Amino acid sequence: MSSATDDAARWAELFGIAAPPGEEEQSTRRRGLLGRLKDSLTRPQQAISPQLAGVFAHKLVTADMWDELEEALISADCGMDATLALVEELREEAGQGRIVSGSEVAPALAKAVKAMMAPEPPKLEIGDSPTVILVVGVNGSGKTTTVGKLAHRLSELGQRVVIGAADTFRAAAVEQLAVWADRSEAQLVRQAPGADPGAVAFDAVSSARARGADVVLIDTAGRLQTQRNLMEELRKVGAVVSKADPTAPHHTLLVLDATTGQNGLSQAKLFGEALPLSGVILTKLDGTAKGGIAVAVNRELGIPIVLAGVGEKLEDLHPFDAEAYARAIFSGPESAETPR
Ligand SMILES: Nc1nc2c(ncn2[C@@H]2O[C@H](COP(=O)(O)OP(=O)(O)O)[C@@H](O)[C@H]2O)c(=O)[nH]1
Ligand SMILES: [Mg+2]
Repeated sequence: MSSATDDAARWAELFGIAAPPGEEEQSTRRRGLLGRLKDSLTRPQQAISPQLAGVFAHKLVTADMWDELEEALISADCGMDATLALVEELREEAGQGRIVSGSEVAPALAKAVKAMMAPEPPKLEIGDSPTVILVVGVNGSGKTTTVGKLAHRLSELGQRVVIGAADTFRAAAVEQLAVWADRSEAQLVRQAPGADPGAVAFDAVSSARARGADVVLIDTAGRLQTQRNLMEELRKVGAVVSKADPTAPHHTLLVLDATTGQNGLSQAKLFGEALPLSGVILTKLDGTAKGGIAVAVNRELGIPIVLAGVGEKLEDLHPFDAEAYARAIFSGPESAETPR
């Protein structure tokens, strides 16, 4: 990306706050996620799955082709439910003569995925002061990195950010967060390693209220969705945050690694049982030709995808764009390059 602010207007829209002047250009706004995904997907090892490529190579529509499409979508982690619905829809289009070759499946598939996923642009309203955002997920999914990237975007939009280091398991986790906080000029609230994560979260919210900050980002320790005691601890963090501010947490976001496969569905389900999830952040989309787990989570659990991580750098996070996603993941680099 040429500049860290080139999709500032999309971010402002996501947060429901005023956009900085001079950032209205539509084409520039779209460049963010689409451009980054396109860049990563044009590298041969990360092109669309060979199975999908095989489907698109069919000269004519055949029964075999639909079976191959079904298999390709399942192995891209779209889940059975979404896969059957998508294949059904495309078969109908073919039945009406609108799809006659494999190559015509690509744009039709991208369109169908987009329509299935997101009628509206994602929202992550920054309203009440301070807006408390709780970030949860399994180990290594990208929580801390994403908190850093989010703090950076919010700061750029003039929001005062407090970060609560509620991953108190490892001292290294707090240090990692301190670096991110420093880069985004956010205030870090931390306690000694081993401190109660709920106490850190409470401190962060209280401190933000006292200072009149706009947003509190709470980074939590990674945990497996099947670890009951740790899920209970997470529930407590949510409850303690509500004690500091009865309307908080305003958003609870699950960070999901796009390369994680079908386990992502179980993560979304069980984290959602511990704390109601307002959205999913899909990370590491740059590293996979699969990434269909977003479709499965959205379709089967009704949880919106709000943000997409496409790399390790500060600017590698974008408001989720269902169209860019669908085109990049399901119709490959060529159609991702086609102008709208
Ligand atoms: N390629 C890529 N790597 C990412 C992305 N998000 C996070 N990572 C990397 O994933 C690893 C784990 O991230 P971290 O934020 O520490 O995960 P946490 O355990 O959930 O806090 C780090 O090496 C990050 O740089 C992403 O969108 N793309
Ligand atoms: Mg972490």
